[in-house]
Amino acid sequence: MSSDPTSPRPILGTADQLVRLGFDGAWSAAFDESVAIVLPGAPAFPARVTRTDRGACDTVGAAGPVRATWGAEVIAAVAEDPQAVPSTGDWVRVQAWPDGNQTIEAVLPRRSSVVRAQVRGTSTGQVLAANVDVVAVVEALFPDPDLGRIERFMALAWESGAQPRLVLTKGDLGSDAAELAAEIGAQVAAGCPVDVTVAHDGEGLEGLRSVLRDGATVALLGASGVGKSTLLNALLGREVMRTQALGAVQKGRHTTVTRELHLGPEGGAVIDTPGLRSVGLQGTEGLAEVFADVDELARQCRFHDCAHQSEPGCAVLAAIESGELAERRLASWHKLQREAAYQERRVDARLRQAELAVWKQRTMEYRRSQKEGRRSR
Ligand SMILES: Nc1nc2c(ncn2[C@@H]2O[C@H](COP(=O)(O)OP(=O)(O)OP(=O)(O)O)[C@@H](O)[C@H]2O)c(=O)[nH]1
Ligand SMILES: [Mg+2]
Ligand SMILES: [Zn+2]
Repeated sequence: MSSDPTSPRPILGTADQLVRLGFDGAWSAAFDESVAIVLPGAPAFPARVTRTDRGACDTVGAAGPVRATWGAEVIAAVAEDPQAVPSTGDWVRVQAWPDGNQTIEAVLPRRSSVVRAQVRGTSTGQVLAANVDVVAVVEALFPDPDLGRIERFMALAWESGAQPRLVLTKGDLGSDAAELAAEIGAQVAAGCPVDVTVAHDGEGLEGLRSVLRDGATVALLGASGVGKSTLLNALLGREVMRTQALGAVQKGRHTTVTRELHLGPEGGAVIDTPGLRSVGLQGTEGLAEVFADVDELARQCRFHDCAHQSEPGCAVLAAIESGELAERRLASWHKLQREAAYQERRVDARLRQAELAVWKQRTMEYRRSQKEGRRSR
C-alpha cells in the first residue's frame, strides 16, 4: 500500500491543508460571496468546523486551528432556522477582530447535510454533519446485525445528498463474514459499496482509504458500540491522531459524545459521531432508494394506490408469497414509510404555515382559554 498513516507529516498550517480538507474553487467563490464585514486590519478567512459547542466552534483554517464564537449574523440566522447552526463539516467565514476574538460570520451554503428528524418537539431536523461526500453506515457483522437499523441509516444517508456506503465491522468475530456480508448487502444496500472490516489488522479499509485519498469527507453513522471510533482510529493511524491538533482526540474505546471532524493522513476528512439510539427520517425520498425493490414491485400492483396490506392483485404480497421478497423487509418498509410520511407532513405543514397564521391561531387559543377560564371561575 502506498500510504503509511504513521509517517510524520505536517497536519496543519498551510493553505494546502485547506485543499486537503476539501476546499476548492466553488468553496472559494462561496466564501467571496458570503457576507463580508469590511474592516481594515480585521481579515476574514475560510475555515472548516471540526467540532461544535453551543455558541462556539473549533474550526481549522489555512493557518491552523481556530476557536470561533458565533457572530451576530449567525445568532440571528439560528434564531430563525435551527438548521442554520454551524455544524461539524461546515465551511464558514471567520472574522478575526482586532481585540483577538474570532467570530463566525457566515455558514457557506451546504452541499449536503445529514439531518435527522427530531421525533419529539420541533419539526426542524438536527444537522448531524455537513458537506459530507460519503456517509458510511456502520454496523457490526457479529454478533447480531440489525437489518432494520441499517435500512433506516441508509435512508438517512441517501437523503443527505452524500453517497451511502455500508461498512460491516468485526468481520473477525465469525467464520462466515464474507457470505453474511454479501447477503446483507444484497438485501438492504443494493447498489452501494459494502466493506467488511477487521479494525485491528486493518482489513477491509482500502475502499474508505481510497475515498479519503480523493479528498472526500466521510461521515461514520451507526449505533453505539458498532466500532465507528475504532474504524476512525484505524483509518487515521494512532500516531497521526496523537500528533494532530484538531481538538480533543478520540480516546480509544470510550463512547463518543461529540461529532468531530478529523483530517485523513493523506487528505480527506472523517467525521466520527456518537452512536445514535434512533434516527428519525425527515422524508420518504431516501426510503425510495433503500426500498427500490419494493417500489419496483409496487408498480405492478393492480391498484396504483395499493397499500400492500391485503389488496387483490398486490404484486408485493405475491413476491413475499413466492419468497422473492422477505417479509421482514415489507414490515420494515411499512414502518419506516409511515414514520417518514408523518415527519414529512410535519415539515411541510411548518413550511406552509405563514408566521402570521401561527400567531393568529395562538391569539385565538389564548382568547378561548381566557373565556374558559372566566367561565370556570
Ligand atoms: N473484534 C472486533 N472488535 C471491534 C472491531 N471494531 C471495533 N471493535 C470493538 O467494538 C467496541 C466498540 O467500538 P467503538 O469504536 O468504541 O464503537 P463506536 O461505534 O465508536 O461506539 P460509540 O462511540 O458509543 O458510538 C470496542 O471494544 C472495539 O474494540 C473489529 O473489527 N473487531
Ligand atoms: Mg465512538
Ligand atoms: Zn400492492
